[in-house]
Amino acid sequence: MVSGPSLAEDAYVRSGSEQTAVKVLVVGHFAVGKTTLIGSLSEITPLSTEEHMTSFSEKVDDLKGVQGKTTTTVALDFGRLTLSERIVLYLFGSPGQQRFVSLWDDMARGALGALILVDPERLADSFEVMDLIETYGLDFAVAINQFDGTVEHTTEAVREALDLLPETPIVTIDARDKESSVNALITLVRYLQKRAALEHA
Ligand SMILES: Nc1nc2c(ncn2[C@@H]2O[C@H](COP(=O)(O)OP(=O)(O)O)[C@@H](O)[C@H]2O)c(=O)[nH]1
Ligand SMILES: [Mg+2]
Repeated sequence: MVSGPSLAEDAYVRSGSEQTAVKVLVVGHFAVGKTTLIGSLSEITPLSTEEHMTSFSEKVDDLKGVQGKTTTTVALDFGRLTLSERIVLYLFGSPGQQRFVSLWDDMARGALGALILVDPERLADSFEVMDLIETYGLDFAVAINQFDGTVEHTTEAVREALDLLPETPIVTIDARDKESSVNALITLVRYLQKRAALEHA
């Protein structure tokens, strides 16, 4: 049987392998916690192209409301997470700023979906990344990174602010916590499986 990329089928599988390698993007605006999340759950030493911010990038990356951030991602983070005997996620952390759009052309290719990290205190900063996700037509779930000291936002307030569909999953996470980060990816994968099942029905 021939079929397109789907978690239910054998796409992306090396011949003879029981495992399905799934490419997933972890996206979000500057300082939302992408590097932290991939670092908290990757089984391999995460590859990060985080670099010390220069005064040049300070002008480009908005530091307002961001404390203790002295590095910035110039390209991407990469990590791996085995979810089950069948499914291995390859995580690509990509910056959500429009100036990285050429990177997105490569990142989005073959990706099954995306986890969008949002900071409830800086929701407007997520509009750019929401536009990119829409441009590339990626299925996604939203993870609210609940930084210490932020008031708890209801998921429904975030759904409204970001104009999300009723079925789009929203979870609240602490990107530093492995269990909560893994849980967000499980939520995303379950949603992608459901979408794939509907498409193949
Ligand atoms: N308190 C708290 N700090 C966080 C959390 N997630 C990330 N951070 C911090 O926020 C800053 C930005 O995170 P980073 O992962 O570099 O963001 P990126 O630009 O999206 O890769 C870093 O100083 C992190 O240590 C969180 O859930 N809680
Ligand atoms: Mg980063």
